[in-house]
Amino acid sequence: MTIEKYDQILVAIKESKTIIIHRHKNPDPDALGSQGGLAEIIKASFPAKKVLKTGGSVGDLAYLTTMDEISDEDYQEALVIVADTANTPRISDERYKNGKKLVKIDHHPNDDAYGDIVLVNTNASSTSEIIADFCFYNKDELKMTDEAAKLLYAGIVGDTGRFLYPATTPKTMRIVADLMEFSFKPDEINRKMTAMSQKVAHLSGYVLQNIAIDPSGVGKVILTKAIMEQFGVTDAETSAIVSLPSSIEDIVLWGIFVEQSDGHYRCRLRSKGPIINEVAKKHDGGGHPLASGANAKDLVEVNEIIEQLIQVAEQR
Ligand SMILES: [Mn+2]
Repeated sequence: MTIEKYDQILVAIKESKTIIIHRHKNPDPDALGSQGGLAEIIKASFPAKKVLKTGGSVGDLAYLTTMDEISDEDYQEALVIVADTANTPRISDERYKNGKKLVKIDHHPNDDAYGDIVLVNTNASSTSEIIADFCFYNKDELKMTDEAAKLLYAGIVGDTGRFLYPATTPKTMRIVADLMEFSFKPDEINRKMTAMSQKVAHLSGYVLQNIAIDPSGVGKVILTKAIMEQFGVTDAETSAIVSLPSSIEDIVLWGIFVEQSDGHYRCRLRSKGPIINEVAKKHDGGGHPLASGANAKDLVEVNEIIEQLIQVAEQR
């Protein structure tokens, strides 16, 4: 099944002069690693092709990859590949519809099977792992480069929490070993990915000090606009603190609720085992079974989400 898709995608790439690669909004290292890694592989393998990356701001991840300027005309005959994006509203540039053919490559549950070719492997740790596997599988025709290996390594490290999460498989480690044969500095990437600013360090202290833990093991942290202002951090910077509660032994699952400028709360939900994406889906969200995102219009809905998470924790 996956191999068939690999063949179809390689054919689609060979048939196209222009390939435009998209990813999800608010990119993480896997979104940029898979997007940038695939772009590097195609450029190195087929130098005559025009390969472009789109999606707007990369936040503080510009050390990984940056976007290209793309005109509407570029889409006319283009193959569009969307990496690491479960559903169409999250795609980083609306023009993804304007190409000649659309390919989805992802590892999230395939609830929105958009595209002419859909390659979804929920057993993969990350989309970067899928891209690396796709390249190594087609090694006679696709060329891995040092830069691509670095980007894909970063994506895998990001989505596996440095190989701590259960999505890390023996296959993940084999692919990582093959990537590490290329010339880049894994320790440098690891350090950049874990480095935090002083203000985020201080916010981390706040999160650990103020997390409320219910008897069933559900942790709750609310970051209001006032708290964000107090620490001088943006919503994007709060992504660094989402995994912090996992090291607290009594916590089974948790939510970090970040108030947005319009007063709604962006909810980042994580779990050590019980499945939480069904709760996320009920609140304008979705994602992985153990790592989901949602939106709550006010604190009343935040508390509804907490109640539903408590039910999930109690059922286990
Ligand atoms: Mn991912």
